[in-house]
Amino acid sequence: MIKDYLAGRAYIPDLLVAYKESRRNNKGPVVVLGVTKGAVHATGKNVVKVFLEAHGFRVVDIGHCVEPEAFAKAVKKHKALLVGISIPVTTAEHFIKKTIKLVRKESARAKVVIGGCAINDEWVELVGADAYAPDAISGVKVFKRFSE
Ligand code: B12
Repeated sequence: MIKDYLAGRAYIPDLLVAYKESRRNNKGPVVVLGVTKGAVHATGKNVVKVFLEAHGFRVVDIGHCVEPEAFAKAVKKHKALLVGISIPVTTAEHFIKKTIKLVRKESARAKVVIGGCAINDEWVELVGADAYAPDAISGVKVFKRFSE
């Protein structure tokens, strides 16, 4: 499809349809992905989602400004062992701590990866996550490592 697009034989709507179709066939591990409660910024999360899906992960996108309980509920519903929390604002610290606590209560095996423009790797210890990734590409690497 990309070749057709570059050659002028396909258009952007064709690319979007092909992308939607391709991710339906993903058979990889499930990642529950959302933006922490207290933040509306969704772009970073959306970019991470596209990269994860491009690498075969099945992403359960639970949106932005997500309640801690909703993360845990999604982990239970989808039997997910991977969770991604996007943290664009530092003021959400207490929500993230609560989210991770509830996720661990639901699944002791689940790995929580955090990322976002407002935080750094020191937040792993601060909120009790398993890993931090500064961008979507390194995020994919971390999720792959945890799903081996
Ligand atoms: C766009 C923007 C907004 C938009 C959001 C629109 C939307 N619907 O998304 C609007 C205008 C609404 C907004 C509002 C506010 N914003 Co604002 N916003 C930004 C801005 C300029 C860009 C964010 C963005 O989209 N970046 C592009 C994406 C692609 O990059 P990214 O988010 O960094 O994501 C990448 C990585 O971080 C990582 N990543 C992200 N999430 C995850 C998750 C996982 C699991 C992994 C592995 C990786 C990962 O991968 C992504 C792709 O590589 C940033 C500043 C900046 N330059 O980053 C401020 C910024 C985030 N905003 C900020 C603030 C303070 C606010 C407001 C509180 C302002 C106000 N006083 O009203 C409100 C917050 C409202 C709320 N409760 O959320 C601060 C946060 C500071 C802090 N320390 O908390 C920032 C950092 C600006 C600043 N320097 O002060 N904002």
